[in-house]
Amino acid sequence: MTFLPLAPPGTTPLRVLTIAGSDSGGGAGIQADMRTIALLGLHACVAVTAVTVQNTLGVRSFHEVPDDVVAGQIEAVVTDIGIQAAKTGMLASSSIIEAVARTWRGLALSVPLVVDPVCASMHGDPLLATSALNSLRRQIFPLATLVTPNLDEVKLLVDIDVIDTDSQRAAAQALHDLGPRWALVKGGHLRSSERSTDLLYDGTDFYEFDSPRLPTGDDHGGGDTLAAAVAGALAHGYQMPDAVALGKRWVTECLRAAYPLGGGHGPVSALFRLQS
Ligand code: PXL
Repeated sequence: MTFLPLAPPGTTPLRVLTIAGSDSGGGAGIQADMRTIALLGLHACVAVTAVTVQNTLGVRSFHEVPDDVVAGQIEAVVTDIGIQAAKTGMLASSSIIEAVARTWRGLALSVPLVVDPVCASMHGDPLLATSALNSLRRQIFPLATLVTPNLDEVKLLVDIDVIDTDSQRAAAQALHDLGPRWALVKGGHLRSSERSTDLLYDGTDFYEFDSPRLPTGDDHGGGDTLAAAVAGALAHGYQMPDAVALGKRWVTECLRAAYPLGGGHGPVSALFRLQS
């Protein structure tokens, strides 16, 4: 199965920066992002925002990285290594969000930025202070090339219950009004449907991405994996609909390869890539 072109051994691959939290269980967050970016053949750089204490049963607590250290990681990577795309995941707090936005603007970065607006874990444990939702909307969304909320995040961000195609479209429009170039409303959690249909919107046209819903309880890190794969495709210069199609194809394979782990939900797995 082919995904993205690979750099020949010994040559510098394209680079994607992930600005995200650490998952001690290794399923989601920067660990998932790095697996996907690396196994798609790109180099992953990291700005850690928070260290979560978690296993497959839930997030017990998290510790925020100081704002200046988050900003410093981004600056250090961008000014030396150079990046072709970035993605954000768990941003934890208003002050980290503001530091990321300030740094991004200060560096006058013009590479694609994929914003996965992580608000809570799959168990409902909060990963973003509720008071930080406004900062996410006002500071980060206008900088985003793409935002990729799931249906719970749509509800928190634009107060729309997505229950059918019409409300999914309304949500995409409301999200787009917050300033990103593109909005992707993931239908993966829309339990009434047998398919998983994601809806992409650029302010004018809607694009649908459809895949079968795979019956697995082991889908930890699925959102991170999709956003990281889209960022990888954008780093290669793909147009957005093609990048999302690649991301969807990638996460579908990762879902097929998901494995049980611990006593709770196992992770989606990019390791399928090593198996052929
Ligand atoms: O999958 C969302 C997510 C992102 N980042 C971190 C997480 C999670 C979910 O648990 O722990 C660090």
